[in-house]
Amino acid sequence: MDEKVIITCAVTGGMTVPAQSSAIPITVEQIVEDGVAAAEAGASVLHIHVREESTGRPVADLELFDRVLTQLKERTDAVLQPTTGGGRHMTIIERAAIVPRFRPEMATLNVGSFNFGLFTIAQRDLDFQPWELEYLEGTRDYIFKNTFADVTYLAGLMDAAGTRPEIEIYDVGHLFNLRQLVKEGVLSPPFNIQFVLGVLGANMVDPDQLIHMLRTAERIFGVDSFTWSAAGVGYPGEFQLAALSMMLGGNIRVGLEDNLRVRRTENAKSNVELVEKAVALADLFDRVPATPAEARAHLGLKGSQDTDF
Ligand code: KMH
Ligand code: ZN
Repeated sequence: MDEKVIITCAVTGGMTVPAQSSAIPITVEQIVEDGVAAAEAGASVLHIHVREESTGRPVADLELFDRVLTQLKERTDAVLQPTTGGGRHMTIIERAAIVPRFRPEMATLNVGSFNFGLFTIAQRDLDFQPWELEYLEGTRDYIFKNTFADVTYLAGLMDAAGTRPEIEIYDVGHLFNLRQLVKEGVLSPPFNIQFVLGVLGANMVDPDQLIHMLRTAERIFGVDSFTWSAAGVGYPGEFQLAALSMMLGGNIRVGLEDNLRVRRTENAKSNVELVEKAVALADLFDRVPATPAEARAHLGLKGSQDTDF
């Protein structure tokens, strides 16, 4: 798989607010258009959140997910990977509901709890709506809650739905959480791991940190026991981590959920610009974007015919 690279596009986030960039897709139509364009630009996996259309507030609304997933499936063959991480104010029951409802090929599974700190964004001179300031400031006291009980509940739903978890690892300790979940029979290899670096409250975008986490995963589970990808949060972290991941033979995630800039002083106009930059970077490392079929084979997915949307 080394010459191929799976590019995931995280289209819109549960942890960003619209005032940060006018490019952030909010409505169903915007999320679908951006997702289709990102897939055409080279993304073979689309990571999906939804937002309340009138405000842009991150929500776990199944009706919105239904419209987004159904419309995307009609227009692209990319793997559609809804979130179970959601956003602030959502319970684990609300976050998990997409799994039995849509039986997606893949969904995220966050395996550690931490103080997901977005409050520094509130200090920027942006035209925030009142709810956005509350959302960001409130993260000083926001635990992104993924207890062993939560993960066990979600993993059970995913197993029953034939949904492969993409295991989100934000810090090295989360790998030891995963080891415990394996001991308890909650999860079993092979895993699909996404290393997410750059979230305040967890870890930094730092080459040493990614390599340490990768080598720790290899030591605990064995080199052939997982596929992996890396997502750097922020700029230039998104592309620095993408470059490192491509050098190390991994896959990558980019997108407006994680980073808004395409250059140091220039906001991306859409997800396409971020995917195009990732594709250009891949070319420098002699890596070619995987097709959706290649991504499915590599990730061990059941196929889009076996989903409920
Ligand atoms: N926004 C990322 C830092 C999820 O959706 O499950 C976290 C994320 C988790 O993408
Ligand atoms: Zn997400």
